[in-house]
Amino acid sequence: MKNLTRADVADYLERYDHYCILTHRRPDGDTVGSAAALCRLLRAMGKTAHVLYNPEITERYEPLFEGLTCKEPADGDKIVAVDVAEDAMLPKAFSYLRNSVDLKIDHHGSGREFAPNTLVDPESAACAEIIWDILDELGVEMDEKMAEAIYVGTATDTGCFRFANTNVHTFDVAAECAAAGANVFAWNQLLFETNSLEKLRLQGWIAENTKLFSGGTMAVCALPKAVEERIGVDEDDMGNLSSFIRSIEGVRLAGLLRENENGCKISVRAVPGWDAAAICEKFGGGGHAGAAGAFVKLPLAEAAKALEEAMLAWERS
Ligand SMILES: [Mn+2]
Repeated sequence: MKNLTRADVADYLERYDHYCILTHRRPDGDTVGSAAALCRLLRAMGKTAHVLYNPEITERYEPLFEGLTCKEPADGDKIVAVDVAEDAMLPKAFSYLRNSVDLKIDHHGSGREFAPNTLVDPESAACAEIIWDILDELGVEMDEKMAEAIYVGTATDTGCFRFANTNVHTFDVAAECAAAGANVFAWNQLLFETNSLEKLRLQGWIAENTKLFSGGTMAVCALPKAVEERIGVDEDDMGNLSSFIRSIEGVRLAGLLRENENGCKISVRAVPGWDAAAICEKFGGGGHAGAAGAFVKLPLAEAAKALEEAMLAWERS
């Protein structure tokens, strides 16, 4: 299928009048920021636009959706998905819309097609950067709320401009957001400089229980559900804990396994030259070279062993 350009998407958005925007499951700052910014952009163009309320949203990102959400799409709405690599990434609550998405805007290189109109740009560190490009293409002036949303998306997916995906365009977009009034300091404090005590306690547990191997270049931590429950962490605390493991000196490839009722969720982080997506694809998952995820239907200890073997096999290949 032909990959749309920014100009194609700008034409598309001008063509129709009613929109409903979808975010992915376990929504992060990029999917929420992209959806909020796109919704505000469409409203600035005089269109009717809503973000479909995602029941999985956490308190941290909820303010970005204020005044934008709807409970279900209206008849005739064009359905747009942002930062959603494949239909399986849609929240369960949206599964009835799987075949209704008409436009997908995304930056995951390893996604699957599920919309007749698609713009995927793996060169963009954040989907929010693509939303900014489209806004620029349309000549719409960014207001403070759009700037805030785009900044949150961009900062989230680059780990506050530290990850390898960060590029000149990322900084350009962030500078535009700051110029348009985004409260950069407040968001940075909230997103990167504030931890719940529970999260810090869990990091302590992870530091004690992470296995290093392959000469200390690889690390895996298998986190039992019982530990999460005992420490009392919530979903918001669980964000980016695999990056925490990756931050151990010498570690190039890091994996975190979380146990749930049906199996284990795997998240992998890698430095440039190492491929997190290649590891996760072996388990039917995907993502970016630097950050990827998968799900396996195995008990925790077996899943940890399988992940370790997959990491070692990747290194040999
Ligand atoms: Mn993203």
